[in-house]
Amino acid sequence: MGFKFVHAADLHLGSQFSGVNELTALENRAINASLKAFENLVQYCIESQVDFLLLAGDVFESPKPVLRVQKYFADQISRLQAVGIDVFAITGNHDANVFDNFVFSLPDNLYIFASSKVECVLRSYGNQPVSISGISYPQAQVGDLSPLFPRPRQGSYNIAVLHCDVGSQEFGYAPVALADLEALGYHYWAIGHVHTAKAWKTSCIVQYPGILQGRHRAESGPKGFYAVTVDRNAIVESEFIVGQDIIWHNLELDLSEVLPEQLINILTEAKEEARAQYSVGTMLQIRLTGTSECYGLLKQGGTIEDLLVELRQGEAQRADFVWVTELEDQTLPEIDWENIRQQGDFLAEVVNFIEKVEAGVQHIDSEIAAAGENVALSIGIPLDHNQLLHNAKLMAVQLLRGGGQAK
Ligand SMILES: [Mn+2]
Repeated sequence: MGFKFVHAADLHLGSQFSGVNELTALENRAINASLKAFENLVQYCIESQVDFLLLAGDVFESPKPVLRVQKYFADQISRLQAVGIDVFAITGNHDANVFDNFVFSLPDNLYIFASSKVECVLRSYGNQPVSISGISYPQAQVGDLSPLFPRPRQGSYNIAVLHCDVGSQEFGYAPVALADLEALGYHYWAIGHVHTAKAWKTSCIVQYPGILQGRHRAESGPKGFYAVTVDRNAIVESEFIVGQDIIWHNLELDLSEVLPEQLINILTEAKEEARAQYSVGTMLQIRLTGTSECYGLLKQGGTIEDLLVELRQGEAQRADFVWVTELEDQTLPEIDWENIRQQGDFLAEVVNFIEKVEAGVQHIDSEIAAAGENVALSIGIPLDHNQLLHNAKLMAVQLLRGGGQAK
């Protein structure tokens, strides 16, 4: 027989996006993204006929969610109840004691673990005994909670649910050592807190599904949850399922070969590629790089704003919108270095000096490459020193010649 469950964490229901201004008609979509992602998760549970759903803390953004968010949550749990799917939840640092603040009554397929001690619930799924142990946060900051977990139950599949920071030394959000979790003897640690999916598979499975819906550009890429199948021999198959409603996507565009008159087409192509890549809505941040003839145009006041207006045209109304949140200009001007070197003036002297340093650094680089990568970190040479030196040359041109003219 076997059974199947879904493990999600850090839903942060009711959280707002940051770094997106002037959303106009997209506002509703952005405001509701965390809720829609939860709806996607619930829909998956129903369609895949899972036995239960684990929510490993930070289900809510705040311990006092607004009524609309509470109602939404209760309705989704009811949908699961209607098809016989159980839900097991703990609270985390964001939503400690959240259920004490609930105005709506919650369906009884939802089991909320206490914060006073680790509770162990024994159920039967797929004719197999399954023990689920967990503990909620009593307040936002807690120490290591793993020593509170008892020995697992003999003869059942043992799952532990914990909101914790694996490998952290810091007091605060339940720092735990991976080795301590492994030593406890549970089969599966359904953990939450870290917003990037991560899995350790050794004597047991310890995994973070990550946040369900990214909220800003640092939470980019696919976000979702784990669908876990356990067969009667306790063999586990775990699949990462994408669940977000809006994806954050960061793109770097090299404009070295791009002429100013091609700029808008190149940007539009990049936007359409992002749309083809993801069927959901996309928040797209584009960083423009390279030594480019576009440099002067991009530096002109109003260019970036104009490009954004053009790229955002008609997007707000689309279900598969691609909203360009930012055009970050890091292009460099094209400069005739040979001409500068031959002038014989003070600028030529400065440029020659910096190029000598560049040559020296390149020599050190090759020595380091021969000695192994870690040396660069241990002796503290910044990894982007070539970029720094190149910027120093550009700065010299701007300061000594007035403006970094294109050639
Ligand atoms: Mn957390």
